[in-house]
Amino acid sequence: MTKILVLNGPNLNLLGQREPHIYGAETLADVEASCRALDLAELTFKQSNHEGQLVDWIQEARGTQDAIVINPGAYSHTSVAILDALSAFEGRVVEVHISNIHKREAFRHHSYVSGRAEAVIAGLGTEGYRAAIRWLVV
Ligand code: DHK
Repeated sequence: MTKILVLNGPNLNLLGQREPHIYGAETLADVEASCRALDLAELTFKQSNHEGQLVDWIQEARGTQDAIVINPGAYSHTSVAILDALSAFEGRVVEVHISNIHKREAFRHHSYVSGRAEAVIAGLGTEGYRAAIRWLVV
């Protein structure tokens, strides 16, 4: 089975409580359960509010994971460190945003991670995570 690390950045631990008109009512645990219910890949789910922790987990994925599905949260728009860590990862990378970042404030329109990702999914809500996993196993 394909090994996929599903990585979530800052404030995504508050999914379901945080700005539900933007991010929806599902919690991160709901998202994880729905991804696992697909039964398509060997999934590891992680979330951190800390940039360095995300970098460490991406480094640990080298040689152990086939792909990373990442929602870097606000670090999408700021983090060269996460981009560099993903560039050092030899597997596939798909970037997910729950909201359509291009329809929002201008500072959200650019993502450093998109320069490394093979695909970018934005605006599908939490379906984006499941779409990324399906894409990675075809
Ligand atoms: C999540 C966040 O936390 C924001 O900082 C991004 C992204 C958008 C999302 O849509 O999932 O700008």
